[in-house]
Amino acid sequence: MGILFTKMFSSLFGDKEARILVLGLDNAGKTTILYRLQMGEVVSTIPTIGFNVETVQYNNIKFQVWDLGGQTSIRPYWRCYFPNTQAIIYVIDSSDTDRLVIAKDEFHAILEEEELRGAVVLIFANKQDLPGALDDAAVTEALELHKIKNRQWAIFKASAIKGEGLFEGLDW
Ligand SMILES: Nc1nc2c(ncn2[C@@H]2O[C@H](COP(=O)(O)OP(=O)(O)O)[C@@H](O)[C@H]2O)c(=O)[nH]1
Ligand SMILES: [Mg+2]
Repeated sequence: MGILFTKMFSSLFGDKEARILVLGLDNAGKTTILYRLQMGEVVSTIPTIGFNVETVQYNNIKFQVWDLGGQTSIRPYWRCYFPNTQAIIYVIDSSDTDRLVIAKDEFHAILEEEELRGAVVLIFANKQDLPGALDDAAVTEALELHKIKNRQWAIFKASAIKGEGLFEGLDW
């Protein structure tokens, strides 16, 4: 991880407790990214309501990960994790073109959450190493990113497996 990254995050958030949510459909590469960043031990917990949340505490920042899509009954409980969220990292499997529409709908639903209003959004068009993966421009189109209003956002091509593009994105 190194000093640079530490400085980057401490200058961003100061001493305040902060949260970064890493979201996307299952199989997008979220857990892989978390391990790639090597920020510390990934702790997996299943709240009583029954969705799996992975957490890495890095200094004063909590990175928290869960899968979107699927069961609608548990969704209201996601909101427990929304307060103090400074950033959302949205991860896309760029080769999973069949599910891009679902990924888009889930993404825009998350952006509508009141408590996530102030959060900046970083999108990783992940799995660029796979043949047939859509590039960042095509993912931008598919996710209808031009519809985002009043929010800072950026998209980066990435390959979590190869460790490419992740730090460029986080740098932003
Ligand atoms: N080819 C390729 N496979 C990836 C990449 N990132 C993740 N994977 C694989 O995709 C599968 C799902 O990854 P995982 O991190 O568990 O996804 P999650 O459900 O979003 O947490 C695993 O088999 C990973 O090894 C990538 O950039 N390229
Ligand atoms: Mg996972």
